[in-house]
Amino acid sequence: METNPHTVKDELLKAYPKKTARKRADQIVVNERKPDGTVPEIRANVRTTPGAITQRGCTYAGCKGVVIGPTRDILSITHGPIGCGFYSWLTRRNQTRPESPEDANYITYCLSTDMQDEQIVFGGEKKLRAAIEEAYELFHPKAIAIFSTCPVGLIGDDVHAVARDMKEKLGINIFGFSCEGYKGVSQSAGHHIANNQLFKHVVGTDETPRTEKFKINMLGEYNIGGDAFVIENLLERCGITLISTFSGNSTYDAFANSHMADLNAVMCHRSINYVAEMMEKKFGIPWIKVNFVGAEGTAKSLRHIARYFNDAELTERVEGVISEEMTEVLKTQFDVRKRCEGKTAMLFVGGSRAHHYQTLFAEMGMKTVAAGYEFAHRDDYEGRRVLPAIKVDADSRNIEELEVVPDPARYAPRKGPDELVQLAADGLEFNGYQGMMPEMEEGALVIDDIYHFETERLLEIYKPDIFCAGIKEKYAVQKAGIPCKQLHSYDYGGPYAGFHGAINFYKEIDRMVNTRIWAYARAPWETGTALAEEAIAS
Ligand code: CFM
Repeated sequence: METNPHTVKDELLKAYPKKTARKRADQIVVNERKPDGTVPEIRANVRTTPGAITQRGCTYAGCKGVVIGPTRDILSITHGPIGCGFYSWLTRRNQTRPESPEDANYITYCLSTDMQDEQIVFGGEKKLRAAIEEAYELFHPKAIAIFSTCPVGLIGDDVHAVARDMKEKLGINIFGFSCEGYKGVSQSAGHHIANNQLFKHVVGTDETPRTEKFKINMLGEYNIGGDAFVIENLLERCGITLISTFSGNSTYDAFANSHMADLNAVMCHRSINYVAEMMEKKFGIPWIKVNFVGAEGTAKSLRHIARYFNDAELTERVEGVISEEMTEVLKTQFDVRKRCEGKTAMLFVGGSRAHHYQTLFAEMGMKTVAAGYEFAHRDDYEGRRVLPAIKVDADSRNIEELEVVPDPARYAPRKGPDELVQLAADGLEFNGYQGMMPEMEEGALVIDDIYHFETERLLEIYKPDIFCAGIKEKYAVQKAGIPCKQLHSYDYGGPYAGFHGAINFYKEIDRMVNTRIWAYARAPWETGTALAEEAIAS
């Protein structure tokens, strides 16, 4: 079948009932620039049509699993039936590295209040209190976080009141999250809820002054497969101090002291832009979007950080690190291009990687023919310029928007207005993100919250050389004879961030798209063998 994106779009839509087709038509977009150069509008962050198989997760997953989960010394308690806790236990490959054997690391634990009928009927606050007390006795943590699952909201347990009481009683920081799974249309709502509570209860609670010269926070880097370790190493070699990472390889104390940084570098815009914005408003710390996925993006991000601090010695060090790393990167790129040039990729994942990983494929000479996010918003597709135009619907109104004002004592703009103008002229965009679509090719397909039916049709129509998604899609894709790279967990691979990670990725994808094994993936009924006849007959 031809791959004219408009024909493909019609093909996908024609399977749906009228109303669904109309809605999906705004979520499946051909990336054709308008005369003024802007990308077309896409519908995003809306409910999945009931009955469709989505890739999405729930609000609890976004809060507990994504944003807070990677912090090793905040003890997480899931308030709810055991399944929510058990199935969110160690399912994301966020790694952590305690500084000593005595250092707290609760990531391997799974704590739940194990709600039963009795709590659903008579309330679960008593059991939650007991669980907090028991957890405290066992671990003596610095902080405890309580995560609400769906029934908590339905029966009206007040986790915040319990947190307040227990905080007073035990003398450690305890805070709750109203992150019931149903709170939003996807895990994205959970990110926002997590950001709010971290900001309210943790950020800025440790006033220890920092004397280092170049202090930053890395926001939205979760250390999947060791990515954050690579970035930490790069920054250290450049002489840049990383106060905290939200939240890969992170600690409670680092969050508490993070307002001492002079710049926030935002990796995953979707999951953490709220913290970046709030820190700007309250403390005067500007943020820039960075991307440590892809060698080019890594080099550019390091240069932007150096430019921000405007220090000759730092710039020299950064350039030194970049050139040291680039030799091997370019050598590997040259090698893999011989076999990968012109091959095609599709990426349907999350809220930022479907964008970032396109750059790695481009560095290998590969073309992204279709991509989309699971749960991102219009700004992640079209850029933050569309923010004022985004209509707030009932689902987003559900999530608290914190009122943040400059801190009377601690607000300190890090750069003067003239400096900001000069930095902008040098290519630094403050508090901005251009989104995925402006960087995608003309005519590429962009699909929001792809439905599984559409995934299977795309595979049949385009037969891409590689499809990137997650574990739920992986085996369906492979059964279609197409390799699937998991971009959530990286399968068993990684790290893929930074220069070192780029090399890993090039080699891995080269292996995947050039192996001949996929041509042999045929179902028995397709092979015309005796086994196939037997299968059809039975
Ligand atoms: Fe950000 Fe993430 Fe992502 Fe995300 Fe995620 Fe993830 Fe992801 Mo899976 S925070 S939006 S909610 S980069 S867990 S580390 S891989 S969907 S693209």
